[in-house]
Amino acid sequence: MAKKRVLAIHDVSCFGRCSLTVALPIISATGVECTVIPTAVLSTHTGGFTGYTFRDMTDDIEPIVDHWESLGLGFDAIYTGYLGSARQIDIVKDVVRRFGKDAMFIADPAMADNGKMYPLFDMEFAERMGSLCAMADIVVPNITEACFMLGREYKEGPYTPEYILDLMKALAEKGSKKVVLTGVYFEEGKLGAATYDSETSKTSYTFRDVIPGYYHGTGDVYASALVAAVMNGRSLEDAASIAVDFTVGSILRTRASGADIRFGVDFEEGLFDLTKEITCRN
Ligand code: PXL
Repeated sequence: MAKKRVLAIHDVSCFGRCSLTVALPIISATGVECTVIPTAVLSTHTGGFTGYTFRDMTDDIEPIVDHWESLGLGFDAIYTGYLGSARQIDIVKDVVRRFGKDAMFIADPAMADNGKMYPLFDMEFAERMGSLCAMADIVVPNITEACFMLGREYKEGPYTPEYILDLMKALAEKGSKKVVLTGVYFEEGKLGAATYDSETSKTSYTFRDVIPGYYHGTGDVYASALVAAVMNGRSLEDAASIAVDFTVGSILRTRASGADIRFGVDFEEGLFDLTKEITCRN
């Protein structure tokens, strides 16, 4: 398979295993080149730490992209995650327009979880993020992000298949061609992801046993593994399932070690198996 190149647009949380410190190793480990634009540089992520530094990189994005255009660079996919400000969303939309003609666009809204926006973001941000995700070939929200991008109230589970399908169809109606929705469960004890392809109307579900507790950065681990699998030619359904296995494995190792959950999950030990799983059929 020809070598693929992804452009990952996320923040650098210097400590805490999320965004680019997760996307880079996961994507690279599966044989895909990973170019980056850092949207902000923080000393840690904002989930559970106080006193973190935050340097907004918005003003650097256009000059970086201008330079790349002068070099004639191109990408097979653009993968967006945590963005630094509402203004930055419009600039990232422009990057997608400039580099997205021959590239798949995969958008993880990375802005909310468990019914709450992350610190630093508000509902105006959610609406703008919705307009970026509407441009995506694949959008990868959790249920909170899906609800907020649609201007709907967040609802606790268990969910019904009708509710989940309605959320995914509503996102597709806004423009995203395919949807991978995380945090889906129809019964207590099982948790996973759902996929919807608006072109074929195909829907799939992938569930595993619930691991109690909240683990930070799992959305980024999940979406990065999904991008890696899709770039290696896996179907959306396969990629969604491979990414669930990788995320669950990372959580289980973290749980067994008793590490501080703010430090992110132990995905490193799973990289070898992920690479084998994703690349063995290429
Ligand atoms: O994992 C999502 C994420 C990424 N980047 C930063 C965050 C978070 C979640 O809290 O704070 C800076």
